[in-house]
Amino acid sequence: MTRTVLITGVTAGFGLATARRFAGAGWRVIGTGRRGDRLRALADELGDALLPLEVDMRDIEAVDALGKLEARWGEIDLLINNAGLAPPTTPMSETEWQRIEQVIDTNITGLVALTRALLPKLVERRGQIINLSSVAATYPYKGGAVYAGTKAFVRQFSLDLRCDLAGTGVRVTSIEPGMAETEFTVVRTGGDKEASDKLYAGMNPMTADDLADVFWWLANLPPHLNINTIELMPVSQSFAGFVVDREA
Ligand code: NDP
Ligand code: 8X3
Repeated sequence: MTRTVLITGVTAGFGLATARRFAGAGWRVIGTGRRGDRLRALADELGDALLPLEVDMRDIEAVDALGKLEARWGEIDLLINNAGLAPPTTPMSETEWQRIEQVIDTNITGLVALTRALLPKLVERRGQIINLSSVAATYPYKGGAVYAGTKAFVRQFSLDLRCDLAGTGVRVTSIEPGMAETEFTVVRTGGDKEASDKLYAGMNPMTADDLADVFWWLANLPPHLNINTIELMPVSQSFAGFVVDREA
């Protein structure tokens, strides 16, 4: 039986690699994003396997409508809440409010709205939800407050959702990656490709395909098994110590 996945943010990075992985394996893929040109290019590549939908996660009406898809596209087995972004790592007081608001509205509000809209279908099909959190949810770093806060929300939302869904058979996973080279840092820095290249230079970061492999593994586990959280990093990334202010 053909299975259906809805992936948010298929125009780049993890979402794009995952759309290719699932479509290539015979799944129907509903893929969203704001950039229509990229959605059209992906539709040309994947053909009938893809239903491309131009949706901004901040547009709650449009997000809600994703819960009302009909016929075969409405038979959703898996939701991958992937779309997301980070504001710059500049000090909070110097960061434009619009950048902060955009991140909260996308990473939290849009994700919750979409999950809520799809829950009836997911319960009906004893489906699965994979939510993109981050190592930032657990390990603080300078300039990360808003982004990390949104990802800590996603992690806790995922765990608590399992309580709501007890007895339904619906599985929920919070996935918490460290550094992966995608467009993430280009977006975070406001388009500074050089800064992004510099960040990942010589450190062998994770790739979007690494993440697609993990999503694929999760999607193919037996239905009695729930992976609550997965934290993963490139070997070259690890932890720093506390900062101590000796004048305080
Ligand atoms: P990319 O920037 O490469 O891709 C982000 C995707 O999200 C794009 O398809 C973009 O589409 C979409 N998106 C962003 N904002 C919106 C919006 N308002 N409405 C609709 N779609 C939106 O980043 P990644 O692939 O790296 O990131 C994917 C997820 O993984 C994010 O949630 C990120 O926080 C998380 N993550 C990333 C890590 C990394 O190191 N790369 C590590 C840990 C977590 P478009 O612009 O067309 O709308
Ligand atoms: C982003 C992960 O390590 O680049 O979610 O902050 S990291």
